[in-house]
Formats: sequence, C-alpha cells, structure tokens
Amino acid sequence: MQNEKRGELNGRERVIITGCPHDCGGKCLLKVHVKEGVITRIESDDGEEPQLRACLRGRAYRQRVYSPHRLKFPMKRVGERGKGEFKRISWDEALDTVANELKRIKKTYGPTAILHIVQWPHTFFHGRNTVSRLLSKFGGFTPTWGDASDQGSHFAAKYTYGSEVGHTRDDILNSRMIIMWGFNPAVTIQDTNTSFYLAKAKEKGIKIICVDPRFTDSAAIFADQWIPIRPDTDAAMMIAMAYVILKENLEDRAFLNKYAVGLDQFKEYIFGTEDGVPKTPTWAEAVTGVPAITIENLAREYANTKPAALIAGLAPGRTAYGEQYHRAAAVLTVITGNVGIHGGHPASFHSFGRLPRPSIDIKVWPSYLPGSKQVEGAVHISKVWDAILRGRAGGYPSGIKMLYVSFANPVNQYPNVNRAVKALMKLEFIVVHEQFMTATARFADILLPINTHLERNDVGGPWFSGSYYIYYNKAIDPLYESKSDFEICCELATRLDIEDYSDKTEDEWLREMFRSSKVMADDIGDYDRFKEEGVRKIRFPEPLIAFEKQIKDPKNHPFPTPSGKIEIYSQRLADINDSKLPAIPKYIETWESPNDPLADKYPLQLITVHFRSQCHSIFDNTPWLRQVEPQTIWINPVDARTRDINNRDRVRIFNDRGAIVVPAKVTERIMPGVVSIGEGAWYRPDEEGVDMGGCVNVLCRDEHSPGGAFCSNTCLVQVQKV
Ligand SMILES: Nc1nc2c(c(=O)[nH]1)N[C@H]1C(S)=C(S)[C@@H](COP(=O)(O)OP(=O)(O)OC[C@H]3O[C@@H](n4cnc5c(=O)[nH]c(N)nc54)[C@H](O)[C@@H]3O)O[C@H]1N2
Ligand SMILES: Nc1nc2c(c(=O)[nH]1)N[C@H]1C(S)=C(S)[C@@H](COP(=O)(O)OP(=O)(O)OC[C@H]3O[C@@H](n4cnc5c(=O)[nH]c(N)nc54)[C@H](O)[C@@H]3O)O[C@H]1N2
Ligand SMILES: [Mo]
Repeated sequence: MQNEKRGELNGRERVIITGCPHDCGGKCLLKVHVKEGVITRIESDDGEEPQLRACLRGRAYRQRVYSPHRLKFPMKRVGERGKGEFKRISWDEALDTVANELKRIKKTYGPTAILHIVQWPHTFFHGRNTVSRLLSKFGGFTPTWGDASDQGSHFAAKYTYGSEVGHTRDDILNSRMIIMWGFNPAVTIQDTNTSFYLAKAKEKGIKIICVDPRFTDSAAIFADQWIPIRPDTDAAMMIAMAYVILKENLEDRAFLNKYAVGLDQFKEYIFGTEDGVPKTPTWAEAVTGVPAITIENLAREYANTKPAALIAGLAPGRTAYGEQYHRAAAVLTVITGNVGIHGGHPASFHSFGRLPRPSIDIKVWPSYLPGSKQVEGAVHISKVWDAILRGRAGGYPSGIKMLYVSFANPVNQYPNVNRAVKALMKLEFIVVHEQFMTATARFADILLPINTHLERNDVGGPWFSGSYYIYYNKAIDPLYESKSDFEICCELATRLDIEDYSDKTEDEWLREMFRSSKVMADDIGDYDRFKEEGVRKIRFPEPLIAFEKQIKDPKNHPFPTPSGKIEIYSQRLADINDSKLPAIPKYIETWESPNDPLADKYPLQLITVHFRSQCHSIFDNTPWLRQVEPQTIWINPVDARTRDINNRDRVRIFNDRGAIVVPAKVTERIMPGVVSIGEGAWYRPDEEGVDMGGCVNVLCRDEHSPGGAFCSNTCLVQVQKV
C-alpha cells in the first residue's frame, strides 16, 4: 500500500519500480507506469549514478507483456507433436495430467528417465530452482551440465586460480590499457554499465584495443585499434604473445616466483623444446591471420603497460577447445603480473563482487567439471538430443522418456535443431512452462502458461559485476490464466504427495531469503523500505578486485588450488591424461576449421553472436524490436562477390545439418572467410525443413569441447543466393 501511495501520480497513475530479469547480461531498472491496472509506459533509471538504465528491450517490455501471442491458458496437444496444434484445457486437467505422467514415468522407468532442462533467469526466487526442487523432492531427475555461456571459462578459472572471481567493472578506470578480446558490450550487454565505464575510460585516454573477427560497435565506439582474427584461433595468438613476452624477458619475474607454478613446463611448449615448434608470432600468423608484427607489438605493449586489463570475452571460449583460450588468457595476465591489482584483470572470469545470490537452498546446480561426480549422472546441454535418441546404449547415464522444460528454449538454443526434432518425437511425454509458443513449446504435450516478472514479486542482483539489488515489484495482476512456475509447482507438489515443497507464500519466501542472507540484510537494511524504493545501490569505498587477499597476504590466503598458487601447469589436468585437456594451455586446432576436408564443401566459418534487439530467443516476436535490427548474415564483399551476393539479397546458409535463409548484410566489418549471424532468431521451418526464421542452431554442431565448452562458434557453412 505504502508503495502505491508513494508512486501515485495525479491520483490515477502509479509508477512501479521493477527491473528486467532476463539473461541478457544487464539487469536494469524499469519504472512501469500503471493506470487502472494497465501498463501505459515504461521508463528507466534517472536517479543517482551509476544509473541502471535499461536498453531498448526493457523499454519495449510493454509490447511483450501485452502481446496477443502470450500463452493464455493451459493447453494440451491435439495434432501431431511439433505441429503446434493445441486445445485449451482447465488447470486441473493440465496439472493432473502432468502429475500422473510424472508418476507413471517414475514407476515404469525410474526418475532418471525424466530429463529436466532449465536455463538462467536471474532473479533470486522465481528462478532456476523452482521446478528442480520439485523434481528433486519427487525422487530425482537427469540434469544437464555445461553452461552455454561460459563453461570454458569456469574450467580455466578452476584449474588456474582455483576459483572464479573478478573485478567490479568500475575498476577498468584504473587500467592503463584495456584489451576487449571477443567482447562487444556496446551490443552484447555485459553487465548494465560496462559501456558506461568504457566510455569513461576512453574519455580518460586509456588505450583500448579490440580483437574480434568483426569490426563491432564496441570497436567503432571505444577502440583505438581493431585486430581482426580468425575465429577459434585466439589461443594461438595469446600463446605467441606469451612467446614474445618470455623471449624478451618482459614477464613479471617477481610476481611469477611468488604466486605461480608451472612456468618452466609452459616455456618448454612455447619455445618448442617439447614438440620442435616454437610458438613464434610467425607461427601464429599462419594460424590466426593476424600479422606477426601486430602480435609482437601487442605483446610488448601489454607487458609494458601496467596495470592492463585483458578482458577475455566469452565468445572465443564457446568454441571447440575453448578452454585453451581461457587458460591462455589467464596465463598472459599471470606472466604480466596483472592479477590481484587495481586496473588488472584475471582474464575472463565474471566479477561476482561480494553480492550473494540467495535462493532456496538446493544443491543440484553446482558448476560441473568434467570428471566430477555430478557430471556422471548428467547430460551435457549439447548432447541432450543425442542422449534422447541413443540413451544408455549410446553411453548416456539414463534412458530418457520424458522432458520437463522450464525457463528455457532448448530446441532453438541448443545445437542441431533438426536432431532435436527427431529426438522429441521419440519421447513419451513433454511438459513445457512458457510465456510464448516457442520452438520448444510447440513440441509440448502439455503447455503451461507462465506470467511475466511484471505480474509477480521478486528480488535480484546484477548479472555478475556491479553492486546493487533490485526489488522486482509486481506491476499488474497475472494476465489471462497464467501462473508463476512456483504456483504451478506448489499445486503439483500436492498432487505428487510432496509435503515439504513449500509452506510459505511468495512474500514469505522473499522475506525468508532476505533474512537468511546476512550480507543482503546488512547491505539493505529494512526489507519493506527496500521493496518500496525498489533499488539499492551499494557503495564500496573503492572498486572490488579479484584475489586481492591472495596477492597481499599469500601466507594466510593461498589460492584455492592444490599447490596454493596460480597453476600455469596443473597437475590435476596432467592426471586426467587427455591430450585435448593439456596441463598447460595449448593451441589445439578445432574440428570444422578451414583446414578440415569439410571446408571444400563448406568453406566459411560461421560465428553466432548475441545481438542488440534480442535476449537469446526472447523478443524475436516483439515488433518494435524487430524494426531495430533485422536478422541478417554478415558477409565480407570478397566472399559475397564470388557468390554474386548483393546487400539485402536473401541467401541460403547450409551444411550437412540443415539450412536457413536470411538476408545478407555485405560489409567489410567482418573479415573474409568468416560470416556471422545473430543467435536466438526463431526456428520457422518451411515444408522442406529449411528454416526461414534464421535460427543458427539449425547449423551448429551438437558437440562439446572436452572441458565442457559449448561450441557455438565452431561451425563450417556454405552460403548461396536463393
Ligand atoms: N543484447 C544482448 N546481450 C547479451 C545477450 C543477449 O542475448 N543479447 N546474452 C547474454 C549472455 S547469456 C551471454 S553468455 C553473453 C555472451 O557474451 P559474448 O560471448 O561476449 O557475446 P557474443 O556477442 O556472442 O560475442 C562477442 C564478440 O565475440 C566475437 N567472436 C565470436 N567468435 C570469436 C572468436 O573465435 N574469436 C574472437 N576473438 N572473437 C569472437 C563476436 O564477433 C562478437 O563481437 O552476452 C550477454 N549479453
Ligand atoms: N548457436 C548459439 N546458440 C546459443 C548461443 C550462441 O551464442 N550461439 N548462446 C547460448 C547462451 S550463452 C545461452 S545463455 C543460451 C540461452 O538459452 P535459453 O535460456 O534457453 O534461451 P532463451 O531464449 O532466453 O529462453 C528462455 C525462455 O524462457 C522463457 N521465460 C521467460 N521468463 C520465464 C519464466 O518466468 N518462467 C518460464 N518457465 N519461462 C520463462 C522465455 O519466454 C524464453 O522462451 O543460449 C545458448 N545458445
Ligand atoms: Mo549465456
């Protein structure tokens, strides 16, 4: 009530403070104007700096909420599976059917026959654990492992530093040089204020360099220099930079002696003692396409300009052997002593700041690493279709009979859509919790309509870096018959005779999470006041940095690795004894590289980037946003000319896995031999199965890297005018 009074405008319109919770990198403030229970417009933060200003997607949210395509009622499939023909049913019938199928599958095959796919909503309560908790209490399920975003980075962090922390983003203002490596935050949001701090860094005269196959908006806006590089070869360039630094004795010897192990073994590889191939800039030029002189200059400049922040973006790690890129990046920062100091950067790893992420306690989603116990019972997200198709006979932990999807659109977002379609036809039962008729929802047997975050309360923090909390205040009542995942799970729990799923209301859970998280309560103080104000920005006296204690006081604060030091050479990796997971970072040529015989048929390297108007597949069906940027394929004029392709021509992009059709954007902003398409466009196949929506996962290979990295940027294709 207090909230309503405070927000009252001219007696009728209220302004509700909430945020944008999707997994787009930003977590921004939304001020939602509501008149007589209807949202009339959405504004963003105009308060104290740094403002949490929403981008065009958050501001267009009204059109998403009121879209005529919202799922309105529970539905059951009536036509052939996947055809999208459904009939409205009552909530009772829907929930009874789901509960009965869960019981039947568990009784007939055991609970591991249920595969549960869930991605990342980033609020604390209505989140990833909602359905997972229910299924755990029901007797278990087969989970997935492998984070689509940054599994290669997790891997490298664990094996190099022992843990994953980073700097709050404002710390880049303490750098003297910033390398944006496969990092395009002007478009691909990487925490709400990264572009803001990069703009300030530029104003301050800090040198900024961009390494990317594309001349991105970030390169255009922020960078002093753009270095185009062939996809999947970044580890080679980094290793050659290490060669230059070590050859010319530019390394930070004192730092290495004190904090790191394994430099000698790395040198054996770098200087070719191990395999007869010195990893010189000339060697790297042949692999990466980057001139040797450019590599040399960058290496010298990076080593001589301290502190420097090498921000290794996630995309080059979403490749075959992507772990090697993240490990190589970490080693570069270590040999130059850029760890644990202001203005430095440990390389890739997300900045968690010190904000906790309270959620209902359940430990089913740890950060899996290959070889770990958890992985034994789980299926990698790139392999879910194969696991369904081949089951135990294919070496998978269980035979999958049922799929339970919440907060995810795996048909669209996981590789090899045509294989997904085959796999889903094989299952006995599919239930999907969704807001829209996505590619995945179309395959549901029972489809449950979910409300949006504007129709419920929640609490959340930043993506990774940053220091604030948002109270996601409910702005309007749930539309149509939609419910939250939590409400659905409560009702299913009763039907499944699970007594301890929840004894609290949404409000009680939120208060409980707040109370049980000491840091959150300390930072925020009074819960009701926080709810009323909607946002709390936490001020730290100075930016937070990674591994500060380990560097300042190594005796009392060893790195959490077996040696207690940063591990350039990892004995744990040596013990795994897999040449594709070497103990030191190495460049390993990927499958589907330009040297693969497959390149005769499919000569272009496809990278699949995140883009401005969407958050993955979310917002593809929001008309305002579609006007902002159409789905296109970026292709260099050199490659376009030989194929007689002009700007805006519709082109067919294909390989053995499938074909999609999108318009061409002929541009020198992408290097020759490489094409790029935004990920997330909706899969819309025609009668022949050619996707007219431009969903890149029709083309991507359903394989993961040995360290678990998602390989959405390792893919050969051919392009043809239609
Ligand atoms: N607008 C928007 N922002 C988002 C998201 C979104 O969907 N929309 N998604 C969020 C999520 S979940 C994530 S995980 C992050 C992902 O963040 P990123 O992985 O950083 O995002 P991408 O846009 O895929 O790639 C960034 C840049 O890397 C380049 N790149 C691709 N392959 C290579 C390579 O092999 N080498 C080099 N050097 N560069 C390469 C691309 O050209 C692109 O400019 O973004 C987050 N931010
Ligand atoms: N080829 C290729 N594939 C990629 C990537 C790439 O770069 N290239 N990027 C990968 C990355 S980094 C990521 S993080 C993944 C993202 O993969 P996903 O998270 O599966 O993708 P989204 O499109 O965000 O799907 C989330 C779905 O949840 C629904 N949703 C929203 N709110 C709720 C809610 O409250 N409850 C429920 N039940 N559903 C809700 C949305 O409508 C949406 O359909 O994609 C990966 N796939
Ligand atoms: Mo992601």
